[in-house]
Formats: sequence, C-alpha cells, structure tokens
Amino acid sequence: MTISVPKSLNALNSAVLTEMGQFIDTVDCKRFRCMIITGDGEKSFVAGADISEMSTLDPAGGMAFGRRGADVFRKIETLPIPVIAAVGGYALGGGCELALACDIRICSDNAKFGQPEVGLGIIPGFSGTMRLPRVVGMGMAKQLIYSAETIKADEALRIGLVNAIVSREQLMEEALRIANRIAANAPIAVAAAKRCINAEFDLDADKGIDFENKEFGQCFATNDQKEGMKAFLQKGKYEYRGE
Ligand code: DAK
Repeated sequence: MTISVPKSLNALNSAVLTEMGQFIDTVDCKRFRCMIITGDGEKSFVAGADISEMSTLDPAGGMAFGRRGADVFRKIETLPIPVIAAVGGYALGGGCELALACDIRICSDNAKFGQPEVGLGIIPGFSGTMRLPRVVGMGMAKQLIYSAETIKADEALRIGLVNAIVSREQLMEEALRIANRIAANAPIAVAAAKRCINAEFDLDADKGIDFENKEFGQCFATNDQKEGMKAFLQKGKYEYRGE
C-alpha cells in the first residue's frame, strides 16, 4: 500500500484514511502473505496527520478524526498477515504512529522520526501514546513525545524504533526480501504467532502462556504442519499452502 498525497508530503487527511481502511478491508489474506506500507516519493513516508484539516476541528471533530485514524491503524495491527513499514523520509506524527502500527519497521538513511504534536497544541492521536512506549520503552517515548524532537535514522535504530537502515534505493528491495522470507513460511502459523505476540502484550504471564498454548495446539490441526514436518524429516522442502 503506497500512501500518495504529493501536495502535503503524504499527510493523512480524512479521505486518505477512509481509502486506507477500505483498501485494507479488501486485502485477501489467504492469497497475500505479507503487506508492505510505504510512502510515495523520495522525501516522505507520511508527514503526519493533515494539519490544515485539523486546524478547523472542535473537540468532537478532533475525537472523530482521531478515531478514524486509530481504527484504520488497529486494522493494520490486527491484519492476519504481517505488515512491514518501509519508511523512506519523514515519519512524523501520524506517520510515526502508522509505522508503529506495523509489525516490522525498516527505513532509509534519510528517514526522520518524531511525534511533533505537542508543538502544535495536540497529542499523538492515532494511538502513539500507547504504541511508542511499547516499542522504545516508557522513558524514551516520554522524551520523544514531550520534547517533540525529530530523530534521524541512526538514532531510531539505536532505540529500537526500526529494525534496519538501508539506502533509499534499497528500501523496497529490503522490504520485499523480508516479506519473501515471511511468505515462505506456513501462513496459518505466522498469523497465529502474530495473534499471540499482540495478545500477550496485554495479558499476565499465566494467561499469555495459556493463549500461546491454545494457538500452538491449533497448529497441529493444519495440513501445513503435517507436510512441513514430514518434508523436514525426509530432508525435503514443502511449499506451504495455508491449509
Ligand atoms: N499536514 C498538512 N500539510 C503538510 C504536512 C502536514 N502534516 N506536512 C507537510 N505539509 C505540506 C506543507 O504545508 C507544504 O505545503 P505547501 O506550502 O507546499 O502548500 C508541503 O507539504 C511541503 O512541506 P514543506 O514545504 O514544509 O517541506 P519541508 O521539506 O520544508 O519540510 C517537514 C518538511 C515534514 C519537516 C515539514 O513539512 C513539517 O514539519 N511538516 C509537519 C510535520 C508535522 O508536524 N507532522 C505532525 C502532524 S500532527 C489526534 C489525531 C491525530 C493526531 C493527533 C491528535 N486527536 C484526534 C487527538 C496526529 C497529529 C499529527 O500527525
């Protein structure tokens, strides 16, 4: 999915958010095994929520706008296939939050990340206050959000906000390399692993262990598990079918 709003460095307005939600609803997760989200152009992934649209909002309008974005980002987070953010350039505000809703983040060496919202009199409104601390830890998240400071790719890598930095030219190549690695594995198992990792974050240890145990057991109901293990024991390779 490529976000393309050339006049505003791919800022997210209501129409774009609606279109993103509709597009995600149509993704056939039985056919496709991974999704990559990127921004159009060299300069920006997403330069935030659309400031000109937000400038006219009242509290109820702000809540509705925030909810629209939060719902789309939650769809990404709970999509049955992994989602990779390929961040080329600015990932500010809602752009950083979009990357945070993805499972995996990689970026180009010209990428810049930040949550500039408090410098505009608002707070991160697409679940950034929730997801940023989960990814980089409470202390660093608080510093980034309170200071509205923008950080470069190498600092994003250092604090664990991204998994890798590559050149702008290699960005999609690297995203596709990771996607292809994922796509070669048993898709039902990958989806189960995603459900577990997401759910366990909110559960205590005993409930988390139970959740994983159930999902683990269910894997043994799949043909992919049987064929994959048989192929391993026979020193062969099985092409997973998602069944
Ligand atoms: N919104 C609207 N337009 C934007 C934009 C944005 N976020 N970012 C850039 N643009 C527009 C610029 O206005 C400019 O338009 P023209 O002047 O050409 O018409 C064009 O894109 C090119 O930008 P610049 O001329 O500024 O380009 P530069 O290279 O000089 O600077 C920049 C690039 C990314 C550093 C700069 O544009 C910038 O600082 N942009 C704003 C970044 C930002 O602050 N983003 C965070 C937005 S706040 C909530 C819901 C949602 C949110 C919060 C709360 N609730 C409901 C509670 C989310 C908030 C945000 O995301």
